[in-house]
Amino acid sequence: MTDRLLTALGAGADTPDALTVAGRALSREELLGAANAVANRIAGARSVAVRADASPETVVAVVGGLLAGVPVVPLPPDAGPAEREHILRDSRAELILGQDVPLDVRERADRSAPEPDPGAAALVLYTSGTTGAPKGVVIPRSAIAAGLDGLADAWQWTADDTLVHGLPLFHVHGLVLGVLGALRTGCRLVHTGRPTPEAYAAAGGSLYFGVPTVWSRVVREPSAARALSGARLLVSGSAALPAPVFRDLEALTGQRPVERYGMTETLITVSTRADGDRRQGSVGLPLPGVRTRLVETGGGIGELEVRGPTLFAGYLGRPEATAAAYTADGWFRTGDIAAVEPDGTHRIVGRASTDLIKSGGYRIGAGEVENALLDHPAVTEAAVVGLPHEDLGQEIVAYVVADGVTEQDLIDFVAGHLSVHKRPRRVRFLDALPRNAMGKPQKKLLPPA
Ligand code: MLC
Ligand code: AMP
Repeated sequence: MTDRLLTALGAGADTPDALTVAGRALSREELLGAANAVANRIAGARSVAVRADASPETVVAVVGGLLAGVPVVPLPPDAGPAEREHILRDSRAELILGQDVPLDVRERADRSAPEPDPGAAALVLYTSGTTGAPKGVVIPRSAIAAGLDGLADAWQWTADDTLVHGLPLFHVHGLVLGVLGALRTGCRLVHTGRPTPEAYAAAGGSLYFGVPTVWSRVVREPSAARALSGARLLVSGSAALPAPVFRDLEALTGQRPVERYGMTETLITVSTRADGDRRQGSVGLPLPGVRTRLVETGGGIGELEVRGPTLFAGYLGRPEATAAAYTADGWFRTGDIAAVEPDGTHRIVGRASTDLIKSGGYRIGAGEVENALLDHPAVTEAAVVGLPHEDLGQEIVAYVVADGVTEQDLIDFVAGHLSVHKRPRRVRFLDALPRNAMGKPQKKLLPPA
């Protein structure tokens, strides 16, 4: 008998508000009944997509897919036509839940089917590389189980917790940790719809998740921050937590946040432990079963490589890209630059490529935004960079050669074509992009924005 991935579904104590998503509550029994109905309808499908807005329906859809052993492809709800069509075409999702298959949280069905194989794909999450369109990261059930068990161990995360967050349900942070984590540990979940300081303060949780932008907004509202003093653990991840935000969180809540590090391809691999030394700038130790190594480039820093049970199964339909992501001896190249202290704790100090931008915790490929801009008839050249930004970590800035179009036109074009969070926040118009003798654009030579 295979261990169940969602251990707490249909087992353990239940409450009418075991899960609240954007103000709507469900018991675990209700979730199971509704998800069974979805699973019965989609059993045997190759894969299914769902418009992953912050709603109980999204949770029902994802759990339905997991129960049926059908990989789920979450679509960003604000994805424009180009991004949506790419994901649907690339993933070859057969059905869109909520569109081709009804999603009704009031439905109840039984289902008796064996637990799918642990090696089977659970999710296909689309994430950006430096160039080209996003790739589908195939995440096996076993990686999710191992990753969540490792985090439960590191954070002393149990059924007694109430987890609070308001992160998007189409990425690892909000969906795998923030929803499946609650369904594996059996803790209550309050998804606040949006990750605002006021909503976090009102939720009364014991365990809070946020990207650094969320924590930086929390500390700018001291009364909201103080309301989190009673929480057991505040966790930050998806991008580096700025030192002043760490300091202000400690001053306002009386506790230091815990930082953890991961990627869509690897899930969370390194974390500070709840009972460990919560040092600013440190992401702690590898999770159980994870190994890390540095390919040193001098000065005690280098590219971080990882291996272990939380890794993805490959990029969907892209064996070359998958192979290129690994070293010859089987380690995954993260592309992040790190340092490892003598006590084994890790610090993330940067990224090898400046063409992967992290803005508000979202990973955005410069190439993807450049291609979107070049699809606009008025644009003849485009170079996109991520510049330091107090609130977002990095902000997307586009340099273009274009005629007869305004900055706002181009911002709206990208927001409507790809998705809202991929839009440049600023656009600068140039007569020509700086290029080297080979004609290759030189982003280092771009003028200040
Ligand atoms: C603004 N809007 C526009 C627009 N300009 N809409 C269309 N066109 C335009 N030109 C509107 C939108 O409609 C939307 O409105 C609103 O602006 C969104 O605002 P925003 O400024 O883009 O959002 P912001 O407030 O800046 O978002 C901050 C944030 C968000 C922190 C809430 O960045 C976020 O949720 N980040 C989380 C990312 C994440 O989960 N990453 C994890 C990746 S996994 P409206 O009305 O709809 O609000 C990973 C692994 C790991 O990294 O380690 O975890
Ligand atoms: P994504 O693919 O969206 O999952 O983004 C993964 C990337 O987020 C990693 O490669 C890192 O660059 C970054 N990241 C995640 N967590 C942290 C962290 N705690 N500190 C710094 N960077 C992080």
